[in-house]
Amino acid sequence: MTYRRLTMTDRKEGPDGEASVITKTRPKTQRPPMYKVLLLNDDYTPMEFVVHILERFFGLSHAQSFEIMLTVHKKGLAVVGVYSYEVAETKVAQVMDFARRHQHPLQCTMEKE
Ligand code: TYC
Repeated sequence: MTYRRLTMTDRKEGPDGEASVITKTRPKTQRPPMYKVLLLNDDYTPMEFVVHILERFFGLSHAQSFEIMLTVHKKGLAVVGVYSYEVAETKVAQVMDFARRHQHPLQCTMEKE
């Protein structure tokens, strides 16, 4: 949240010398919170399957997908995208469902940014 201090430039004197305070109003538009979608490593899901998921559900190129898959494999997890709550929830559900249907233990979660 950003607050703005009243400064002397906000004080205006009318013709009679009487001071009045002009408060500038700014509509407070709250940005919706964004959510990171995280992919977790495991020892069983094939690398090509993870690459396929990243291409299919996250619209990433083959090269980007391979790079992210390797990051997850080496570091344990990686952020694969940042979305609104509804979109992040959908991506997680798509990944979890696809992995489950192929009997891979791949885990995908979301976290508030
Ligand atoms: N660690 C897996 C393997 O060696 C590959 C893998 C990468 C699995 C990323 C999950 O999110 C993942 N086959």
